[in-house]
Formats: sequence, C-alpha cells, structure tokens
Amino acid sequence: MDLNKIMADLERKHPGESEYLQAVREVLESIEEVYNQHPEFEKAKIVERIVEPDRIFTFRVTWVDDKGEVQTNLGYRVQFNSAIGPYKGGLRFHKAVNPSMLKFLGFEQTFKNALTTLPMGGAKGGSDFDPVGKSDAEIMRFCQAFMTELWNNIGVDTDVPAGDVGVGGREIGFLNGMYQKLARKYHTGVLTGKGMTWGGSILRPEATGYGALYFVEHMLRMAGRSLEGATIALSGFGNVAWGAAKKATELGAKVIAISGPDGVVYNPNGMTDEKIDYMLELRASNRNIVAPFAERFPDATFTPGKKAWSVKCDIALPCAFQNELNGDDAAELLANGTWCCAEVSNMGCTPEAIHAFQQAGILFAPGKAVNAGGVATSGLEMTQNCMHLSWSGKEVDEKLHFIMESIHEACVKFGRQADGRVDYVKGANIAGFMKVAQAMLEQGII
Ligand code: 2IT
Repeated sequence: MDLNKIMADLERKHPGESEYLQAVREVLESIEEVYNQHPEFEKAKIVERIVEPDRIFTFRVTWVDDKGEVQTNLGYRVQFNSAIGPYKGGLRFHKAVNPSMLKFLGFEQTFKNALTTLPMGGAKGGSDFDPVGKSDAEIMRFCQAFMTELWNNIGVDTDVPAGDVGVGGREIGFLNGMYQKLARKYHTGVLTGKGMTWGGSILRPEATGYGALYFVEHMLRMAGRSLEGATIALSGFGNVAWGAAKKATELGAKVIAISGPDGVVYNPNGMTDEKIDYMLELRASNRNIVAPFAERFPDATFTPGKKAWSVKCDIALPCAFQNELNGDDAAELLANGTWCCAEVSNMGCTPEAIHAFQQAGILFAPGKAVNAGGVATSGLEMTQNCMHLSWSGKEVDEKLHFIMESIHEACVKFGRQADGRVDYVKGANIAGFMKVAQAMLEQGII
C-alpha cells in the first residue's frame, strides 16, 4: 500500500474534509504493515474500496418552528460498508454536522461494528439541525420531517439507525412513530434505542458508558491497576457521560469532573445517585450547559471556559465530541499525573494528543474499541426484536460483558508490541480492518 498516494488521492477527491481524512489516515497508518503482508488484499484494492462509503443520501428537511417560521435543514445518511451485515449506526443532530463528519463517523463505525463480534455493517447519518433551545414540539416536527425523507432507504435488513449526539430516546420515539406511520406495517427493529414498551432493549441507554467502563476494567487489570479509588474526569453530561459516570461510581472510582460547552464542574466528593440522575435532567433541558449542576449541588464548583482536562485526575474519559482533547490538553493531563485515557466519544482525541499519551507510555484506548458497547447492545436489541422477545437486564449485561472482553482480547491479540505492551490503537484498527477486508475479499469485486 502506498499510504501517501492513497491519502493524496483522497484529499484531492474530498478537499477540506478534515475529520474524514484524519480518521482514514489513523486507520491506514495502523494497518499498513499487516496489509502489506497480504498481496491478495492489494490485488483486490481493498484499501481503495474500504475508505469510500458505498453511498450517501442527502436530503432537504423543511419544518415549521414554534413561531410559525419555516426552517430548512440538511439531512444525510452515509451507508458506508455492508460487507459483514446490514448498515448500522447512529444519527447525529448537531449544528456542525456535514458530510466530512458523517463520513468519518461511518468509517469508524464500520470497524467498530466489526469488533463487536456481531454481524453489522457501518453507517452514520444526521442533520445540521441544532437541538439547543428547541421545544419538544419543535424536535418532534423536525424528526417527523426528517423521517419522511429517510424512511424509504432504511429497514430491518437494510439499514438500522440509532442515536448519537443530539439524538436520544425522545428523538428515536418521534422518528419511529413517523416511520411506522409511513410504512403501514409494523417493523419493530428498524431503529434501535427504542423505549422499553415498544421494543427497546433493557440497558441500551446505559450500554455505551457501561461497556466503556468494562473495557477500562480489563485494560487496568492487565496493567496491574484498578478502578477502586481512582479519580476520573469526564467530558459531557449526555447519555454516554451519564452511563460512564454511573458505572465508574459503581465500580469504586470517583468522578470528580464533568463538563459542557460552557465550562467544567469540579465535583471533589464524587457522584451520588441524585447527581447522576441530574445529568439526565441537564440533557433533557436542551440548554446544553453544565453550570446548573453546581447550583443544584453546592459541594461542586463551576468554572466557565475550562475543559474537564484542566482537573487533576488519574483517568480521563472524553465522552462528548470528536477532537475534544488536543495536544495541549494531553500535556496538561500528563503534567498532572494522569495515567490512563480511554476515548468514549468517537475520535475524542486529536492525533497530537494520542501521540503524547503513547510517548509518555500511559494507557490509551481508542473510541472504536472503548465505546463499542453501545452499538453492540443495539445489535442485541435487533436480535431480541427478530425473536419477538425481550431479555432480562442480567442477560443483556452478561452479553455486554462478554462482548467487551472479546474486544479487549482482540486488541491485545493484534496490538501486542515487542516490549510486551499493548498498542490499543493498532490492535483495534487491525482487528476491525482484517474482518471487514476478509469479508470483502470473499465476496468478490462489487
Ligand atoms: O457511535 C456509535 O456507536 C453510536 N452512536 C451508536 C450506534 C448504534 O447503532 O447504536
């Protein structure tokens, strides 16, 4: 593989798509050596094919806001790769959504889904609709308008969307309602992250955060460390951060910082059930600020304009957005003695931050391994829907445990270095890539 030529070609074809190009480069750098040992991959031009989405749907979404004004947004679905199963991946509603962001997410999703051990291809979608400050009625009307365009391109065996940033249980409800109305036949498993009374899986809301902490547990255990008594700084206060805070606290760690776009909340005494529940209220308020947490709980303090990475902690867990932890943040964390960073958000760290962590020799694991418990549990939701039954929380949790352990094992198998240490970035990328590449090879040139 000629990495520089492939990247130069991609940059020419997709100018300025920085997140997409960043995600592709990270994977190709990791797999280059292994790929070159497989001339059959080179012959079938697997790399050149795997980096491009199968297809992208772009559509106009027009809706009416509470003031009676007409609003127009853009909607997308990127069907990235279906070599190992139907397209699967979340929908992101955020003002910065564009094709580059969704292509990076779809690309990452392809390898993440391969890691889960379940048969799911990769996809991503969403809109530049900004949920901040919107009423529930506006969110409903937007979701309905979005689905009138999307519905014909998705389906139980075709493409199964779910939530991502800005899309939680409420939005999936509105989207599913409209889908079923348009389809005129009940398709239970066409979206995941559904409510518990209409086909949702127990533990899906918690699964991304829980799975991340199970992965971190394995990583720490192998390194002779433990979560017990460790201090954790995490970014965000949405669904993912909530699940991570809940499980981290349950496993004996102390979550001492959460953050939002407005600043950081320092929470020296750790989380209580009440505080964890309050994170959900913050998310549901649609205000996208974390400051009210410190008003509600006086033992916590809010500092505007600061990130979670300014707080001295043992473990850093980015749980919000891509590139939210940069080289400067990594330097600050390392100077403060942080010894582990696990990306819970997709591509939460910049390449400079990852490089700094790896140079310093601290534990680092990438999003596609750490956060795969979310989509894995979506896969379990699809299975339950197909079988027309629902498993208990215990059953789902056991399966999630098993899947996260398998992902950790795969990272160790493909990421073990000559000095005995595990490069989790390499391990996750190679394990995910090999599975999808092999599947593409066996199914011919299509
Ligand atoms: O990034 C992700 O893995 C998700 N947003 C979850 C996708 C899913 O289909 O559950």
